[in-house]
Amino acid sequence: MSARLDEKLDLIYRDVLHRNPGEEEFHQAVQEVLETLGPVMSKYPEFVDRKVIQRICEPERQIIFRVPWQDDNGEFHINRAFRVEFNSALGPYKGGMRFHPSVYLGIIKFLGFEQIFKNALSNMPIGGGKGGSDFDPKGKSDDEVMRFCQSLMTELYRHLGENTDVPAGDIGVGKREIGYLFGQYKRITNRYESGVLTGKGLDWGGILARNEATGYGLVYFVDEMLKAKKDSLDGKTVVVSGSGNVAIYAIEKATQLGAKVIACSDSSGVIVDEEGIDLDLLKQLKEVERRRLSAYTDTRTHAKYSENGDIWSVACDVALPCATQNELNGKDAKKLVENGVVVVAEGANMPTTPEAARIFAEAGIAFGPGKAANAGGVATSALEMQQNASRDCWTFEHTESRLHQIMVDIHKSAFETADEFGSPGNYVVGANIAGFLKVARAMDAMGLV
Ligand code: NDP
Ligand code: 2IT
Repeated sequence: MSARLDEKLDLIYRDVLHRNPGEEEFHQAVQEVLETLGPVMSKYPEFVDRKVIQRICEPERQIIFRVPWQDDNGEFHINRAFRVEFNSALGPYKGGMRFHPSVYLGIIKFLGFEQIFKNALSNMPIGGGKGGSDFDPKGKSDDEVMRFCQSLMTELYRHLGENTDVPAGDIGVGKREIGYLFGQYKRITNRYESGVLTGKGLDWGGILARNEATGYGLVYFVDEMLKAKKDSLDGKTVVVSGSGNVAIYAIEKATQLGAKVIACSDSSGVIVDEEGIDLDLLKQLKEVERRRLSAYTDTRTHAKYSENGDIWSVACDVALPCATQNELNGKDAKKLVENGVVVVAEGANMPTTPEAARIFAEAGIAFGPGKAANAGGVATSALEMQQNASRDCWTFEHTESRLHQIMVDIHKSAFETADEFGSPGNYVVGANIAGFLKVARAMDAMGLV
């Protein structure tokens, strides 16, 4: 039995292990949530009797399919794709698609499970889902990516719909891929159904500020965490891992709020630029040219690039893991604590290992879990669905101010719920319980479904 799970929750967890063999990331995500639900079980025994937790842990539907495609030389390739429609108690399944060679069912299920609670916390009418493929977009031509996306959508379209399931981007899926996916959906269904995908281009139904939303939202959340400590981002030194969509716009907003971001990374190495990361250069390399981060020092010659470098050994006040799951382990956490970190917040989904999260908690470091801190992306996707449904076109300022308020509200909800359930300052407890209660109440109201 896990030391941190009470007896009833431990039985549920064992059942999850038994029913989902080998899906380590999914086990980890479930365990992290169950560890915090003890006080909820005592307060709401009806959720135990009606097996609400067991139902939440079992996806409503899981789709696994073959994606055949041809490369530019005419060679055939076969990938595997997934869409896990996890929970629709609060609205249509909503969550991104990830294209990365590491993708398998366990990763998509952990992401879909997290998404349920994240979407609930966002207070938008969206359920939880996630999808993806083991396709690796790195080194592929635009045409190859297009053929892959078209082939994938040729199967996936039948499971989607603006009131059914609404995918978006995640690792390896951005505006380019969403464009190809939307084009194929429109062609097969003969419907211009804008709300079926989010993260669309601005000329064809996308919303201003979605591209920035996850990174900006993360930094708004961090700002609230610092305010709760009577502190601010002004003058803080920040380290951000990754250099993709979330990382770039976290760097942008942190810089706007007066912080200095001195390091970022990709899967090959780490850049440290003590003068502050040059954002225009980073965007040019990553968003336009799709190059490796090592090229940064060709222009910024004073910056240091280290291949396979250790980003968490760079001393900082605020650490923002924005790359991938389990990228910050116990050793990294110890280093960050030794170096005086005050806030850690997850831009990525589950980037912090359980051991690292424990080290932060024991050291009294404010720790913002992804399902709260990175919810700005999906919340803005829900705003994009609203914009599409009203056939309107909103300004950047309108959407950004809604995003800001949503992040303030998520922070308040996680902070106050942690207090209410006896763990003041513990955002993991607060976010899990606040998200869970919303979904559980809705499921309970709808009967045994
Ligand atoms: P991108 O594909 O834009 O960027 C991913 C970044 O992380 C790249 O710098 C990439 O480096 C690095 N990375 C990815 N996988 C690995 C790995 N296995 N090891 C080391 N580095 C890796 O993705 P996003 O920025 O969209 O996503 C980043 C994280 O944020 C993910 O966890 C995602 O689930 C989460 N997220 C994204 C949201 C969004 O709106 N996009 C919303 C909420 C959360 P390289 O290019 O070398 O692979
Ligand atoms: O993890 C996430 O929240 C996302 N990748 C964004 C999902 C979305 O539907 O915008």
